[in-house]
Amino acid sequence: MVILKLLLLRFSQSIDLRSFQLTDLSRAVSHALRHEPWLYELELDDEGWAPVEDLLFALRQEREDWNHLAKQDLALMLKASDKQRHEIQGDKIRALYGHSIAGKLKRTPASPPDILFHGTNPDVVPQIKAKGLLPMNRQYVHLSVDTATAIAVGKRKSKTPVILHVLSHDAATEGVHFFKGNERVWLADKIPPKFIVFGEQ
Ligand code: HQG
Repeated sequence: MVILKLLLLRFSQSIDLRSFQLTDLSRAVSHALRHEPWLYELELDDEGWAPVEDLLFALRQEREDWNHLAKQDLALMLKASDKQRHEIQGDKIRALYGHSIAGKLKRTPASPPDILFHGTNPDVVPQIKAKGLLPMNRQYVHLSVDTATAIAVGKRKSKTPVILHVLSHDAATEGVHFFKGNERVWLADKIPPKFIVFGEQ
């Protein structure tokens, strides 16, 4: 019985360790593909793609336990992730959203759902009321397809986030560009206040 318990403990520890390492890996990949590719000697093409081998080469130098990192580790990272942040196609990889690098990536505008959501800190609502939703440090404003996702996004900024409703269909009709990030995330140009429903705050 004791041996069984010890085995179970070791097994759960190794699972924790693995998912922890995959989170680290995902953070590093996001950093490389969204924010500072030059630190990894990566060159992104105009759609944000980088060669998988070049990324692996750079990551292998980062940490001893990544010395033998292989493409299947990246595939495992994608599979284990709570969000679809990156995609691999053949020998290329890219981040689907979140970019802060200068020079906007080539994206095809798409028709958004009628309403999208944005979870944020109540403290910034007065600024958003005055200026609208701005991309701030990223290339685009990030919006969620449902309130649950928006709450999770907003909780990164505040324990008690507010959820703004964006009249995305109306905004698109009046010329605001929208782009699909993944199944839950949409990207948009600046959203003027008249397309935002603030509710009671
Ligand atoms: C706020 C994560 C003042 C905006 C998430 C937000 C998302 C304003 C903050 C993705 C403003 C920017 C992006 C204005 C907007 N005045 N503040 N006029 N307009 N803001 O982190 O949307 O886990 O750049 O409300 O899940 O929070 O990394 O954007 O609070 O999908 O994959 O400025 O990042 O994905 O914050 O998050 P962020 P975000 P990952």
